[in-house]
Amino acid sequence: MTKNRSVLSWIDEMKNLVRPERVVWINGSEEQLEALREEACKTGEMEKLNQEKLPGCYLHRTAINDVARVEHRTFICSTKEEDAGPTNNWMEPNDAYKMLYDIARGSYRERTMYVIPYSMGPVGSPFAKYGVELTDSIYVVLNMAIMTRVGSNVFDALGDSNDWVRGLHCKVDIDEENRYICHFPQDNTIISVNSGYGGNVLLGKKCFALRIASYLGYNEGWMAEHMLILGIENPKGEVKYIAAAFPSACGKTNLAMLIPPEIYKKKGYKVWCVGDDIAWMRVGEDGCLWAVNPENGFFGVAPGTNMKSNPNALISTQKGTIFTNVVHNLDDNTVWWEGLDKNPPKNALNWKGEKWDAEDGSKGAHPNSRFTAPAVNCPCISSEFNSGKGVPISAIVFGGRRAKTAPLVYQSRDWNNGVFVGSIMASETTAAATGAVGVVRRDPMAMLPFCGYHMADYWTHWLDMGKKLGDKAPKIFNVNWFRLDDDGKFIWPGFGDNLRVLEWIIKRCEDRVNAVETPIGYVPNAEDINLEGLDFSIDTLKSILEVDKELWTVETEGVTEFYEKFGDRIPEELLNQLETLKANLK
Ligand code: OXD
Ligand code: MN
Repeated sequence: MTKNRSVLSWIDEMKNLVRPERVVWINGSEEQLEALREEACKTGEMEKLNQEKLPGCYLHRTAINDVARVEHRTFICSTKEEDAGPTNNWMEPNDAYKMLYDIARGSYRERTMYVIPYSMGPVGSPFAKYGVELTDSIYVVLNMAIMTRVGSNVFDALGDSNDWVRGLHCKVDIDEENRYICHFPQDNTIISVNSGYGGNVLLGKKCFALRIASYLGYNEGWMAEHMLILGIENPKGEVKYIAAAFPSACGKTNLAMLIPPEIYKKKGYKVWCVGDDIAWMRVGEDGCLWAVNPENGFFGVAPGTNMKSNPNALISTQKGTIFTNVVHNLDDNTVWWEGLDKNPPKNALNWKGEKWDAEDGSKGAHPNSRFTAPAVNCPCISSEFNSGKGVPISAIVFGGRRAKTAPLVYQSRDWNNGVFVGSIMASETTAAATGAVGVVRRDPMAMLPFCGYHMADYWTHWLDMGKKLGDKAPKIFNVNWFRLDDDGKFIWPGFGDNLRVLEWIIKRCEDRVNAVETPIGYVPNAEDINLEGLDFSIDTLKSILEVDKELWTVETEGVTEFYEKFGDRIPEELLNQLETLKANLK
């Protein structure tokens, strides 16, 4: 399939290490994928669902000890420890290779090695980066074929270049104690052992498109971000694009596929999804920031997805989708999860494959159960989704889950202030997640678990990108959909109504609306957020636009403490920004 010497010699080396019984090259053809689906159904790795109701859909269950990303077992193996920074686990690369090779050695015995050539980004696009993943899991092959662009044309585009990412995945024994997800940024290499869970083994996603790519971007002058990309079309047919970063569990996929409120729909507004998780961004020939979604599908959390919260996501899962760790409805051979509807199936298996009865109060689907759905299934997928050129970004939006501190929306004063806003991003834990409610977790740019190098150098890179972009830089905002009232209830309706806030953001980018300056940046005049068709008083709106100086003073203390972690590597500019904020609050 390729004559590329660096590819062939690495595969040979890995073959000698893991000792597969046979090697299968994945060419991306439907015929080959269909044969693999059949094989996976024979071995029990997947189950074919009701093909009338869910054509092309399958169910998979992971091992019960293997249901989520394992941050504590994820390592950045940079040559120097200080280059991984205080927010990453680090292992010395030679030690890591030795340990991983010892685990991987002979582990493909009696198994097949699948060679997956894949592209992150449309093949041939100036944004695209190529990778080869070796795996002993058909589930991985089939998921990669949804999440990335897989096929022999990747090798054609790569030619004899050595610029590609090596990925080795070995299931081994799915042993938690020996599970490692290791990144070698200096070698463009990822090795993942003892897991079968998507986030740990679909190496194109978090491992490549964020951890390795963020480091590539740092060296090559572009950005790999944990951001959704959406386009807002106004009644004149003009589309403006927004990239937005939120920590996990803040409704990123819902925002990416937002359904406009009726009143906006009537006027002719439309929202288009370019991506729901990752954005690669470069300065274009016009000097503006352009973005592509390097992925080709959605690896979304199933629970809570329904026709009300996110119809576009639900519709995306109705064909060609792999469901992982959801409930299996045995009556009609379909799937179910908490929050899909109020009718849990009576005759069903839970995510572990055990007979399950909703009445006993236990959860049927794992809270991190997933769907892997092709992006092209999404009713609101952008016409630019496959454009190699990408889309021009007007605004960057950061956000988190804050009960009180952050207003519904504010705009940073300029790019550098926006980088500061991103660097202090935080979310409060919810009762469901930990039991400890309201604990503030800093998650700069939502990249805490995904930045492949020193976080302070990453901030420097953001500041440098601002210098390159100059006055063409997107405007930077922060949103908080999650303000709570005294009874602990959400004040802002969220979901589709978030478009009202995005509309203000676009207006600010186009200089069409004034704002009020506060110590943290610009907030809207309440009158400028369109509440038409919504039962929401302007006074309540005013209350969630307020900036409480006392709460923000406490916030600056938290930020000071957080920044101390980064020592003198932290850019001077961010320390100045923090001092300015403190002064503004006095
Ligand atoms: C994800 C995450 O799975 O951010 O996308 O955790
Ligand atoms: Mn994510």
